[in-house]
Amino acid sequence: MAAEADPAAGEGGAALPGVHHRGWDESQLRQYPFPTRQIPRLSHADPRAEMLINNEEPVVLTDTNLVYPALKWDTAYLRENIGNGDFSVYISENHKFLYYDEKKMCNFENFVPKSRRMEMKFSEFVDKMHQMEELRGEDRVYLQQTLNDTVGKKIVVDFLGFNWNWINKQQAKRNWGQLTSNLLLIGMEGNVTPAHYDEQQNFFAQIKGHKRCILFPPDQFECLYPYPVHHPCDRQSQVSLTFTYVVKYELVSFFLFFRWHHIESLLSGGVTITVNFWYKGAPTPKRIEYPLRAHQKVAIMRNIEKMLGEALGDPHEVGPLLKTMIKGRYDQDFS
Ligand SMILES: O=C(O)CCC(=O)C(=O)O
Repeated sequence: MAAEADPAAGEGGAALPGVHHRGWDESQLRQYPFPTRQIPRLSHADPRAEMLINNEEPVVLTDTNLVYPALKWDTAYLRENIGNGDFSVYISENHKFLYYDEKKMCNFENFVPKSRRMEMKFSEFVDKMHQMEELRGEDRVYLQQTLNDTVGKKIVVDFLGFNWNWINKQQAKRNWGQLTSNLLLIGMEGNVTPAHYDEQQNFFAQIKGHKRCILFPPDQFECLYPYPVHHPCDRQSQVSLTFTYVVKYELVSFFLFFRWHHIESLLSGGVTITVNFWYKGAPTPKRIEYPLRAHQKVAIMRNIEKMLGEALGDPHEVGPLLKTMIKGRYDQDFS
């Protein structure tokens, strides 16, 4: 079962199927064959929201004002003000944008990425996106660029006006490490980021348009078959799946590190703009509590794969060695 947040539900209220005031309707959702349940949608001041974050459960926060000054952002405003830096733009021949780490491509020489990255100016991106919209073909673009010091003055002012007071308190309360980056994502309607997990905490602020986020808990590792750690698609699921929840304009969603998420910009919903806030997790606690939690076990597995890759000097030997270790030894019930 996947988790979803129903945008039609009010605070703790019941879903109202088919309501339209939410700004989208069911026909804009891709169809998937499995059930989902909704994740809570709460005010940031609601003690239940704090409790969920403390318990490392995802939640949609309705009123943090986290990116309030950015709510006016659209492609025209950004074109005018975002500066002349280079932007990473991914181009895909279908709607899926499966992430790959270019640094790991040397480990798998036959790997052919399903999308390609191009560096371009912001105005070139907007022109390319409009061309693709007009052509109505399968080709799509997705801008994914860390905000940096090349942005223009107005964007700096907007950025400084984010609700740092609230988010810094969140960071301090949970003993998280530093804010590592703010990624700006500008997507075309229908774009899909396939299921993956990240190793950092994430506040995901939706600025324009609607995105549907489908979450799976870290203990679904066995069902989602992530690529090997040394593969360019490390942390991405090899399974093509499908699930649900929708964040809309002005909502901030918190999802935890190691939590599987699949994200799609709604069909026929226009351009989507998101800024996320990635934080390093808290340091390992001095006293470890057992049994370990699912994400801690995933971290252990990752470390073992990394260590074996280094020790063996060849990432392709990791799988065979692990098989030799367990086959006929650990795969039976000795009780
Ligand atoms: O919004 C997207 O398409 C992907 C964003 C994402 O995966 C994240 O913020 O972790």
